[in-house]
Amino acid sequence: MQAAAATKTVRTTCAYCGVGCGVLATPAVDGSVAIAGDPDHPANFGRLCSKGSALGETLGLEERLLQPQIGGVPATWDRALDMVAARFSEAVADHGPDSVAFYLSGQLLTEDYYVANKLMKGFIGSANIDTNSRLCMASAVTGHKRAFGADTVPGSYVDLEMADLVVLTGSNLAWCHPVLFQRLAAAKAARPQMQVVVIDPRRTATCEIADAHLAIAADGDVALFVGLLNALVKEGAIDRDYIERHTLGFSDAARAAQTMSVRKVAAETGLGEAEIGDFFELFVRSERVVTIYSQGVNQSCSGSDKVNAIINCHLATGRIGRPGMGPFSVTGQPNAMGGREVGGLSNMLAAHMALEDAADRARVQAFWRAPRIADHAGLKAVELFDAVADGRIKALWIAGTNPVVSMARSGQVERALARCPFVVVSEVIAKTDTAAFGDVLLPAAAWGEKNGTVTNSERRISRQRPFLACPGEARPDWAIFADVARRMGFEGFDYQTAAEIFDEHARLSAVENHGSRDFEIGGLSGLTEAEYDALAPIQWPVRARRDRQETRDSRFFAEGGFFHSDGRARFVVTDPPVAATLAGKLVLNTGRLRDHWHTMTRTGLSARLSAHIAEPFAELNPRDAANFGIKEADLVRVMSPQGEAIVRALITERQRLGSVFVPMHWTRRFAPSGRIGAVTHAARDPLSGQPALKTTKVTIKRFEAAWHAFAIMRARPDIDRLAGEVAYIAAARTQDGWRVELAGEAALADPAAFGQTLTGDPDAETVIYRDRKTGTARVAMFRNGRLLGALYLSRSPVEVSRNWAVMQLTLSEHDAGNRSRLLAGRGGADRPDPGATICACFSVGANQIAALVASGEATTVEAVGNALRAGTNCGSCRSEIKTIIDDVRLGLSA
Ligand SMILES: Nc1nc2c(c(=O)[nH]1)N[C@H]1C(S)=C(S)[C@@H](COP(=O)(O)OP(=O)(O)OC[C@H]3O[C@@H](n4cnc5c(=O)[nH]c(N)nc54)[C@H](O)[C@@H]3O)O[C@H]1N2
Ligand SMILES: Nc1nc2c(c(=O)[nH]1)N[C@H]1C(S)=C(S)[C@@H](COP(=O)(O)OP(=O)(O)OC[C@H]3O[C@@H](n4cnc5c(=O)[nH]c(N)nc54)[C@H](O)[C@@H]3O)O[C@H]1N2
Ligand code: SF4
Ligand SMILES: [Mo]
Repeated sequence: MQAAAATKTVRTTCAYCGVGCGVLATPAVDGSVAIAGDPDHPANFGRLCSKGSALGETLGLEERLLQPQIGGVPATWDRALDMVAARFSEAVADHGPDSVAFYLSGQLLTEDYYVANKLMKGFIGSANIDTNSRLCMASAVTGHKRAFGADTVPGSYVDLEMADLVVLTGSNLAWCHPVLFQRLAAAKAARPQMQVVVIDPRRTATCEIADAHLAIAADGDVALFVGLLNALVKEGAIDRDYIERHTLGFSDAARAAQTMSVRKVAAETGLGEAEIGDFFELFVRSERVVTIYSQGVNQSCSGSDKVNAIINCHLATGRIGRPGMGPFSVTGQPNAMGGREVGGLSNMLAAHMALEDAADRARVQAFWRAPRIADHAGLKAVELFDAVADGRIKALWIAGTNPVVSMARSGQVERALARCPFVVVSEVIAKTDTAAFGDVLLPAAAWGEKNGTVTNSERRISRQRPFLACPGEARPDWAIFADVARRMGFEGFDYQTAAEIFDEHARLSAVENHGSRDFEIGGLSGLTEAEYDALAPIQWPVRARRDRQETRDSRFFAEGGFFHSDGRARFVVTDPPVAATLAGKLVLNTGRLRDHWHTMTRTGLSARLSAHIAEPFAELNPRDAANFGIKEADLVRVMSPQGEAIVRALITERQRLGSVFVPMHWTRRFAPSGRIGAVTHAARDPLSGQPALKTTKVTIKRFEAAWHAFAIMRARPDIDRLAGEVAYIAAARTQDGWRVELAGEAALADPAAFGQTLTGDPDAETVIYRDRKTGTARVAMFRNGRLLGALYLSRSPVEVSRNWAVMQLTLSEHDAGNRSRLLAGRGGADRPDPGATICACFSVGANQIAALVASGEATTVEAVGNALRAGTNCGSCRSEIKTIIDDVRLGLSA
């Protein structure tokens, strides 16, 4: 095959996480797009992780929403926009501004977000605009504001590399911020005296580079960091001068911490006194400390207090804003920070101004020339959907998020959407669990088509640039919001380009600022279209034009300068939460996997990314598994008063006793029973309103399946239809089709007919092998000699090599030998089973790596890389390779 001729390379920013890596995208004339890391981008210097490297595989149009729809029927933009404007205007006229709401996303661009926020807060006149950032960063925002007087992330990525001690609490950096993790791992390799401590109830991939792992009990963080403050005071490690000159409230916090002895910390966290003592001692003697925190901290009933307990320790030691030091909240989504900058939460105003401050409100209203301005906080995500459910919200617009999957207690979201008189969904994908409830669907431009800016975890603004034309009738989100605003009769929405919006946002940030607000990009106002197009990644603040040239990494607060009116930071007294009594229950912890992104609307399109982990699972400690009578590969019911999920059991010592981890990714589209949002509770932090998505109390039970099955098939399975017939179904894309795990409660009378149903071809030829005694059946389905699929049925979990079976779809011929191997479910010696995919970049399986290590040919990650290439591209799998090496060498696997 000839390589497709390349067209121009475009510099853009990754669509996924808050690391904000620079990407070089080169579309080819055949429609494919080559993706590479941008060597000049200061977030990644050319690196990409598995998800970033696979971006080119997620650009296909087959699942896209390409036309507006009203009531499921294609409509013109004119009709759809008129309808949205009319229904929102009517609701406001009849029931007031607070009867409508927007629910948005940290995946919108700053320009999209700015326009939506302006429309809601300044023109509709309500603050009912909340976003998935409520589920993500709200506790960090609250903690920052309480301590600093503003939502400021003080440091930069280089601080991780310069630190002597990096503490990661509630962060699985290896999987969730992989390029930042690689930077940290490289820095540690170069300077082995650097210490890394991971605080997480699970032993995650991040622990592979850790010198210590504290397997803390859920929500033990406040106690741990209050205890740390106490130790810092006792050991004289505090910076009296910094405390006196730049802070308030130290003595209260120190006094409140006095009773938190190491013994008490041990009682509250489930950790051993020795490991706590070692951690405290390390913190006491390391001047350069960075504490990274993410959802294990934020998604908690004590989330805001966790953040402040951490910040207190940095303020007390003056370890903030200097090279290699500081508390560091890493953001999740590509534009979680940009969303905060435009004030896109229901308790914020624009440009880091405060909704509760009359002067700020007047300033924003005057700048927008807005007829009104929201004067009280709007509904936060959970309350917002409650208000939809009880009829207070008459019109709701959802954009860039999939709350039927991702909201806490998501069954309530379904009830709410089903009852809401008018639901608009702006989406790039036609069929999502949420889009199913939309009265109007609006096709949005996707990554690669949209044009604007995003801000990463270190306050660095980068451009997302288009390299593809908008397909069908898709349009940028900002243009859709602006169109509706105009149709509602509002002035101030005549934007022609994203650059104009960015300019307005930059100017607003500078109005009467004079350094009084942390967020300012006044120095980026007045950019020409060409300058905006060429804008290089830049950290805020950019207060003056000359700061545009600033390339040094910026930091806040080394010399104080906090944003409370007296310029001082605040210590916050935090009380550890009362530990939940479990009584026969487990704590459900939920979170992410390496190769999937949230609700899989993008990563589910890539066979490579879907190969890493192909079905939803519950990670269980072996003792809990034994107590609940669950064996490896069983299916498990995970139950709470909110709802139930059925997922595969994964029994491992990595999991803390008493807790169970289930990934958040699976949806109706891929595994209807695996949607864990249906099980999570809606308990939340009282200050930030962020749901505690990591501590739902659940019971578990073995799912008593009458049969289990594994199938490969060429066509996408009709999951909606099958879900009515089988209790468990989980589908994942493969290179040439699909792989599907199934189980049912009632015996399957006719396996061949079921095989035909699966392929969607009722007349498919079938070849069947059946053993009635053992209840095993194998069916291969053909059409004109071409393999359509194969089905492996058994009374117990099916033992067929998944990766071997998946490869059968790639064969064009199925002769007699092939057919019998297919029915046997196993390859010949010439085709060994590669095992579960570890390296997604080069499709290298666990068995291949284990065999190499067992043969003695390789004993290091580097040697495995040399032999198999695994781990040599993005590096995201290096920690898993290390685990396999260790396991094989310890005789744990072969
Ligand atoms: N591959 C991948 N990467 C992603 C995403 C994705 O979907 N996939 N999403 C992005 C987004 S939006 C976000 S917000 C980030 C999230 O990034 P992370 O916060 O790193 O990810 P999570 O897996 O949600 O949770 C982190 C860890 O918190 C631990 N934890 C649970 N309870 C506690 C506790 O009480 N205390 C402590 N100390 N730890 C606890 C969990 O065991 C888990 O390992 O990832 C971003 N990056
Ligand atoms: N149980 C549990 N639940 C969680 C979490 C957890 O740890 N555990 N984490 C929470 C966190 S931190 C987060 S951030 C959320 C994420 O949860 P969601 O935001 O619901 O997840 P996504 O799959 O990223 O949803 C983005 C949607 O927007 C669409 N989309 C993509 N690009 C565009 C665009 O440019 N325009 C428009 N209009 N649409 C677009 C995608 O197709 C997709 O349907 O989940 C939260 N939910
Ligand atoms: S670490 Fe991976 S997912 Fe995150 S921005 Fe970089 S390439 Fe994208
Ligand atoms: Mo997030």
